[in-house]
Amino acid sequence: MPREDIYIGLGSNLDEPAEQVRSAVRELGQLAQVRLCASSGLYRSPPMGGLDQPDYINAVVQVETDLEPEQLLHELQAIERQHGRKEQCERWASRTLDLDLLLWGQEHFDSKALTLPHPGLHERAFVLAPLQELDADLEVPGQGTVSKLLRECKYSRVDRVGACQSLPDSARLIAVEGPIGVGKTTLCNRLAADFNGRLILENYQENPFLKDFFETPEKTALATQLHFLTSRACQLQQLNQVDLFQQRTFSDYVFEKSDWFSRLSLQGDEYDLWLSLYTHMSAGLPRPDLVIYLQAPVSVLLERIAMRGRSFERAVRPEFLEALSALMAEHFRNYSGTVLTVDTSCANLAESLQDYQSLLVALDGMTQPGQYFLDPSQPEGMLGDMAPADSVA
Ligand code: A4P
Ligand code: MG
Repeated sequence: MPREDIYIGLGSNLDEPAEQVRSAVRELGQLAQVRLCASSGLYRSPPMGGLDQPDYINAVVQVETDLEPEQLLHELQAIERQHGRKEQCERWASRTLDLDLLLWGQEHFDSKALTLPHPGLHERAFVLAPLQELDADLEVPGQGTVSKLLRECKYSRVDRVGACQSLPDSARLIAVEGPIGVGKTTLCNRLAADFNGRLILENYQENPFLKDFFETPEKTALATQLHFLTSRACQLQQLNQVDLFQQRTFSDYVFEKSDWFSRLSLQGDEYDLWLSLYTHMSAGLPRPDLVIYLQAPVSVLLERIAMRGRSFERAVRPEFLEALSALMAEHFRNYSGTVLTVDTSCANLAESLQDYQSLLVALDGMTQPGQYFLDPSQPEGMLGDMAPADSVA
């Protein structure tokens, strides 16, 4: 049985440190007999001991392996050398890549080459902060939990500055879609922060008709849907004027969303009028290169809606949510672009950094166009290049 509670610390402060750490994480995942289970985000901190050196970028990964501790250490040292790490006599000298074996479960190990737990681990915020992201309750043998140690830490100036993973280069416009309450906007904000992206968020507060839409759709549906249609078209139109290659963009809707809501709330001539405008406006709008489609059963959506307390959403009926989810599921089943369908029934991308990290790992693995499916609550959550599942009931 492979050991799975092994943690490795990564650090760099030379030659594009973030890229050094990102590529080292990929290389660790490619080692024979090593499986990458989780990785933290990237953290920036000044060099320990107040030395006059560039800031460090650090991260921590959790791996599973059949190797013995010293065998794994040799593999880590080989990766350090591939990154141009020079033999150093000077302690705490700047380096392109430093890989430290931090923890081997609860075991102690002491040989000429290796000390476990890593002797500095319990007092270094640049190790504890990323470790806390992976497991705040993890015990450092003989020292206490990671969260307690981080609270007590002296060197505490550590900032999370991004994700360890990369997004597919071709994905310049990334849309997050899914039914009401599923958590699109929170995820979009988080992705834009991690990948230094531009944000396009639904302007629902500016829609004066929305407050009555779920209560009295017969009176307000056309106005509500026309308002959304023009506002979305204007936002997406503006993207034609910016250089998407310079900065990635994240949106919390796809333009087709307008049609799903209109089909469920407009009838007869009103829908026909709306549709002719929609067809006209959709021509020439940029299409997302990648869609992250979040799914959850209606019961879960209703709970999330009740918790976040937007009054107009409280009036949404379960049948409406059911019908909306079905339309979306059908759309993405027949979708011709690249889509990652994420089952969020048991996952919380907004609150659980672990669930969010599995999404990042999935995105990193989407090197080919196609249909992907992820259940972040499962250890082997990612299934590649398949038709997305039906709406989870
Ligand atoms: N070694 C023993 N135990 C271990 C272990 N658990 N993991 C031996 C890795 N190596 C271990 O390591 C020196 C020797 O330690 C090796 O021969 C190995 O067999 P090294 O990586 O060659 O040298 P080093 O990393 O320079 O060791 P040193 O001086 O302990 O440096 P540290 O402690 O790794 O600190 N500031 C910030 N903000 N962020 C940083 O990441 N890193 C350092 C380096 C300084 N300041 C920093 C950061
Ligand atoms: Mg080291």
